[in-house]
Amino acid sequence: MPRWDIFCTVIDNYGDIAVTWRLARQLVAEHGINVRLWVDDLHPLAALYPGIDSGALRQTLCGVEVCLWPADFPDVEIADVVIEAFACDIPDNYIAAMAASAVKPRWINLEYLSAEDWVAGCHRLPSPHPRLPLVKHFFFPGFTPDTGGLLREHGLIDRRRAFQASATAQREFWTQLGISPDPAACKISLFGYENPALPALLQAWVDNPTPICCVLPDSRLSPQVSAFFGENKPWQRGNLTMHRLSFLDQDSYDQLLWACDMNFVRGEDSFVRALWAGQPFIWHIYPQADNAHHAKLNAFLALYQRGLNSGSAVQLTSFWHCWNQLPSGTLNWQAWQSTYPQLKYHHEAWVEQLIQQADLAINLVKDQ
Ligand code: TRH
Repeated sequence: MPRWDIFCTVIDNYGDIAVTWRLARQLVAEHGINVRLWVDDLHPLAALYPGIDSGALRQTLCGVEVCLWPADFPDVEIADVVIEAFACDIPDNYIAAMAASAVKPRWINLEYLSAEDWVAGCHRLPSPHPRLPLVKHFFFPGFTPDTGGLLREHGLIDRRRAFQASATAQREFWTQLGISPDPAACKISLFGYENPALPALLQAWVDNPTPICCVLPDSRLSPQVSAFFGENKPWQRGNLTMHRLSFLDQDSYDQLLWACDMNFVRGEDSFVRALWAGQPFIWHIYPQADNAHHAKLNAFLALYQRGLNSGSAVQLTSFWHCWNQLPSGTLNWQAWQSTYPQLKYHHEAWVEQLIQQADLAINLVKDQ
């Protein structure tokens, strides 16, 4: 059985470990690979997957050997394939062992996701080590067949569609969450970073002519929502009912995205899961220095809007820009709502095309 090591450092938030944990599980479950996942901080993983013991040096879960990456890295047997996630700099003694090995492992730098044009040209490029007889290869996730693709487990879309077709499955899910949404309500999940546009959006929901049921798993937005409602409990004002939840495990969060009519997501992994959920969504991109994320946001919008009528595309861009603090945006909730049917139709059709492409795990395995 081939052996792969995946290295991940947690920079902040959940995205880095969310992606590597998802990939590790998929490589084991669908490709029969022996995977060790090295992580320098297990606490975010324990939030995503409560079965994790955040203090354990080694544990095996879902077939993945999860190892705490200590500062003083032990001498271990190197793997056949070595993935450093997001340029995380794997330990020097591990690199030395790779260089000394007669059969060099395939060394991959798994990069962040971007829809920008340059990605396809850089995908799979070699990067020879300056001193050692080793070559690292870039692997870029992406949205087109000339990139590494997106993480998507086998059967995911069928499972999602079956859930959305089953009133019973959805009712059971809401019951598990302790929520009984008004059948007439628009159901929205809300996840993101601090956002100056939030109070105006919440007010628009309060004033909405029909009920809105918003589900808020704990995130950096929670204090802002708290401040909006003040001491009033339950969080209900006008036509808005807000349900605050603790952070869900990753699989339940998927179901939340499937169960809602629209999803506010962020970063990288929840953004991709919102695509697979098949519902219109609003992306809060991870903010970068010098507004480098603006180009990334617009690159995705350009791709995502292909095939969408121009009026809806304008509304989509304007709403997303405002949510991401681009000056060109306006948070016009009524306009967004009126274009919702077009967005919903377009989203499912767009995703249908995307799922014709191979997923990231398959592409990685084929790359060896
Ligand atoms: O946590 P993030 O902001 O991660 C970010 C991005 O990945 C960014 O690219 C990276 O540079 C930065 O981290 C360091 O957002 P992301 O990527 O959406 O990851 C959140 C994960 O949390 C995702 O797997 C969904 C999951 N999640 C749950 O499991 N339960 C929940 O209740 C919620 C709200 C999310």
